[in-house]
Amino acid sequence: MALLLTRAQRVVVLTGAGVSAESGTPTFRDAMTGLWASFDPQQLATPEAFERDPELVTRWYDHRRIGCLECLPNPGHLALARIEQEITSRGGSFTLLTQNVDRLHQRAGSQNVVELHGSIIVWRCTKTGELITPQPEPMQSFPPRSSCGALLRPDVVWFGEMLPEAALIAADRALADADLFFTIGTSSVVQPAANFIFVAKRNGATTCEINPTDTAVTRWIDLVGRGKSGELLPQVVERAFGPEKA
Ligand code: BV8
Repeated sequence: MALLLTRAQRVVVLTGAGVSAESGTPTFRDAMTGLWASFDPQQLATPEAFERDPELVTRWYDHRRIGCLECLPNPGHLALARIEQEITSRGGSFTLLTQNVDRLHQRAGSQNVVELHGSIIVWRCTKTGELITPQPEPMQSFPPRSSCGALLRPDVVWFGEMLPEAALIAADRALADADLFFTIGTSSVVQPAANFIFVAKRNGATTCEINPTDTAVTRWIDLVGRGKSGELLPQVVERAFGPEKA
């Protein structure tokens, strides 16, 4: 993997909840601990659930939002920011397509981040579409309302909702001429992100996966790194680019 990184000119990385696992944010499927253990995330992450019980859904999202704000980027996030810096400083291109909504990539210094599933840190007025960033403390009343009195919702993409058009266009553009594609910390179940590896492959990219376990796409991957991203990525980066410059 390190050798591939030293030669690649157009790198695309797809990340999922596993990249944030070592920061302490629960992966999407185990975001259901404690008081949320009795709920199915896919039943809460839908427009129908919000329609049916906006208080329950916004309480869950605010609980996760605060959890994300209390977490810090881990060495895996920092390694991805370093890869972007090394590739772009030698004239290459780097695109980070993330399914994560926690903005830890941006806090780690990644620049070209495409939020495929939106962000839990930003909320949106359901009437005007106005975006607001709530204070970094638990909301006081549920469901929260915007200044015009309409319901506020997290600016995430729910199951059954289209991904932002700008994100899909950016992903298509990056995948069209990628020469190296990484999928990191995702079970590769959720569409359309899970399909990106096939688009990259079709366009001639070499594909790598970093994950502690096999995923739904492992058998199509050229190079598999079995392990935690917070451990493997810093090793790959050190071998490819040497120790972090002071
Ligand atoms: C859409 C935001 C048009 C909200 C999320 C085609 C075929 C089949 C189904 C569909 C299809 N097209 C659309 C669908 C329906 C649906 C879908 O894909 N369903 C799945 C369940 C089959 N897709 C949609 O609805 C999408 N919209 O396509 O619109 C349309 C609509 C309807 C019908 C047709 C077309 C919208 C999907 C976006 C949903 N929103 N998030 C929120 O966060 O609350 S998805 C949610 O799942 C998160 O974003 C999460 O990131 C994502 C994917 O999960 P993962 O990231 O993979 O996380 P997971 O926990 O599963 O896995 C973690 C991985 O990390 C594991 O592999 C683990 O081993 C690994 N790991 C653990 N520790 C570490 C680690 N890896 C590295 N290091 C570690 N330390």
